[in-house]
Amino acid sequence: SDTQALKRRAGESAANLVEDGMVVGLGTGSTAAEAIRALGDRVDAGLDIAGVPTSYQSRELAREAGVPLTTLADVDTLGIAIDGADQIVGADLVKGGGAAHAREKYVDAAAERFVVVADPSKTASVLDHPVPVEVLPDAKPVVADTVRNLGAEPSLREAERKDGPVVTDNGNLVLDCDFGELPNPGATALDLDAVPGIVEHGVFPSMADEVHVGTEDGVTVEYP
Ligand code: DER
Repeated sequence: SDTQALKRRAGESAANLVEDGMVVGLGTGSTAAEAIRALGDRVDAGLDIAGVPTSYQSRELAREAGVPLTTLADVDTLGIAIDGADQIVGADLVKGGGAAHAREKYVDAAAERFVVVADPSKTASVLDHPVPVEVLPDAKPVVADTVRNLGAEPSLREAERKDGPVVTDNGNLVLDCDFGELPNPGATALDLDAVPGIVEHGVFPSMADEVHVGTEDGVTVEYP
């Protein structure tokens, strides 16, 4: 079956973990979208939940799916966050393919249980996906230099249906930073956290509590 069917299996599996009365972090991307749609179906069947979106996209998808929305200012705890990833090794993730990782990271981290949903193409034995880095626009040149000194090759993410670079929901730019392999994601995350001008980066070290991968035969919980 096609990859979207596998994403749907993962999304539905994670959506089934959500309990009545929960506040749910709603991730961004095509796999998290399947979880949002599945939650919409469960809301139609009577599930009482509220979602905290992580991007314009996930907010609009939740509205279309009929998932009630709330904000971090209006809730005490997030029982669960469901989100996709670009690459997964155990609990370590690279995220940011959708340039939503700044908001995703603080929502995913705030949840009591962060569940990643993916198709099999996302799992790997070592992280080596370029790391999306959200930067304040004027800081781009100095951040690029610092990232090069950290051993990565930065490239400005150009938009496809807009002239010029991708601009995030927060009004910033994205540098995709190719470090090659990331043998120690935690160390790389700390290096990037320390760079002035970086708003957020896509290394999510040891952040996943659970990873649901949709496969031909169903869903495997790849982690824990
Ligand atoms: O931007 C993100 O972090 C998304 O979750 C992305 O990494 C995964 O998107 P996909 O589910 O469409 O592959």
